[in-house]
Amino acid sequence: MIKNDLLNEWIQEIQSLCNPDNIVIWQGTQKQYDELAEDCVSTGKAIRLNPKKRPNSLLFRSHPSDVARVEKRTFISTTKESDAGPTNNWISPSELKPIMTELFRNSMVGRTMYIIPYSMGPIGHEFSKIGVEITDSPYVVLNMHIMTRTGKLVIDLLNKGETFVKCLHSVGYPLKPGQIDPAWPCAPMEEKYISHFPEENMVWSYGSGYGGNALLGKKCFALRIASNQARNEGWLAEHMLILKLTDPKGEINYVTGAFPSACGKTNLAMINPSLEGWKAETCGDDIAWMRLKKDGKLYAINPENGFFGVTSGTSEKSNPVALATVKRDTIFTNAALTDDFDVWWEDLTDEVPVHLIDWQGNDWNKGSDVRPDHPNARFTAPLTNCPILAKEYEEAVPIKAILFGGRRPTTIPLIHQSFNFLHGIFIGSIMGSQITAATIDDNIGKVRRDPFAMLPFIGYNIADYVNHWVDIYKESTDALLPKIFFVNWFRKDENNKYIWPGFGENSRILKWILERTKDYANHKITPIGYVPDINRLDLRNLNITKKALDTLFKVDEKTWLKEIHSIEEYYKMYKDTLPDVLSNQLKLLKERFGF
Ligand code: OXD
Ligand code: MN
Repeated sequence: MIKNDLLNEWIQEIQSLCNPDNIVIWQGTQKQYDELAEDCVSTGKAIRLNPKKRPNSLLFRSHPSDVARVEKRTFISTTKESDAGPTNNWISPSELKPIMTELFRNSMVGRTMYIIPYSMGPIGHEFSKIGVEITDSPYVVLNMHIMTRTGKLVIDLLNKGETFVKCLHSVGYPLKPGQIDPAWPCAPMEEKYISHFPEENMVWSYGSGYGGNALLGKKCFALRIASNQARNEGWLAEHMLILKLTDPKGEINYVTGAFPSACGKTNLAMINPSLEGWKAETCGDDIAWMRLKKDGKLYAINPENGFFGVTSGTSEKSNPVALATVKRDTIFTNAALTDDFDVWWEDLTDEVPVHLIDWQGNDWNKGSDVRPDHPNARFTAPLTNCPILAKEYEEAVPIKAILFGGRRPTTIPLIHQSFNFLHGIFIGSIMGSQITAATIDDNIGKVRRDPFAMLPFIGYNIADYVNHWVDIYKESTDALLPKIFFVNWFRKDENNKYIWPGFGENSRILKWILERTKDYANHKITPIGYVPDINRLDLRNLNITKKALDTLFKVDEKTWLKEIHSIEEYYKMYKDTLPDVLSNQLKLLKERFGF
């Protein structure tokens, strides 16, 4: 039993509400993990992969309706609607709680209720925070075991009275006596609720068993609730990778990068630099918690303990490190199954297998016009499996540069640097990207604005969020803060082909970025910021034409006039709360163009 009164009262409350058959406290041991994994296999919830090919690994197949985060069913529940702001779905706690309480009532009948105490961030680290997830999903337990730090040391902290974020989750599928449990129980879409109560540091998630909706330490706590905590406590919880770079002279620098979901964040976090003598190591691929220290510099730590990555497009060419990371101890969700009990997904191999079992459990033959894996199929693997994990992954590291990015086929150059931190905040606020399969959305392919890559994750009013970045700025100075850049690996030519080769070649851009952090004169000034002087970019051994480079770095007035109109349209969502920093920076941008 855990000796924390608050926690025990909460467990009792949830037990009498949800009425589970059993309760298990997660101790975080390998034995407990192995037993639960075996239980999932023997009850048909999971398939054990071929131990010779992929030791200690499982494949789960979700219900076809439960394959991604559901933003339409994600809510920020604050007393005042204005505290949720224009980018969030809002329902007041007084309306939402009774609805959800009725859904949770008896929702765990026939099931086991697991209590998972966990730490986001290394246990006991000054940046870390504790959460407790109560769930009736063994899939969630196994994933949380990989994605967070669980176990005795966390329980010890709770026993000492440490506060925690309350995360309640149910798949919303109680079992009648004798009723057969489906492999992936979940509730219909209109009953799904992924709800956040930031005023109480609490998450209630009902009806979905899928990743970001159900592994509550990740998006719900480490971004939506943590962004609120960060605002109140003066730090930043961001949707960012953390990358360690060592140059040929041995100098070490760290950068973070914010990219919308499924835009190659994991690939960049695991980059294999093509530039000779450069080394890249991973600290994190999805979330960074950042604080200013007394020296005025911004430090970042990865609060997670694993990777929850998109399999699609992960190949020897795009990300050999990720392939090595998922070689064992990995949970796959919605990948295809090969005849020898291994997993397969689109782009994994050039040669497509002749026969597979698709992600819904049906036979699939080469040449079929449906794909065998789901586009948002995922792997869950421990950080420590990553062959290039930086030894500092459990430390807060000083950040030299922040990269914002997105998929923009036109308009935005391959790289540009903001003139200063406040201009960088503006660049973050106008980020946009083509919609991908990471969320259920009918508009795949269209550009949507995704400020700071945080659109679905800012747990409060976006105007307050932008102003909070300004507050961080005011605590330090441009000289000490990270320099802010925008990268766009996805610019296309007139034939709709990507111009930049990407992947390991992106190290050339990282080199330019680090030079800029030292104020090297390797740039040209444009109205939107600094772009590389092409003669100072390290393009050795790269086969790229002058014409292609000109297109990559082009800042075209006509296109930017359109972009500025689109920004003005987009800023209308702020109504009368548009932060001064954004109106000032937009005005300056127009002046620089002479518009
Ligand atoms: C993720 C996402 O799963 O951003 O990381 O959707
Ligand atoms: Mn993400």
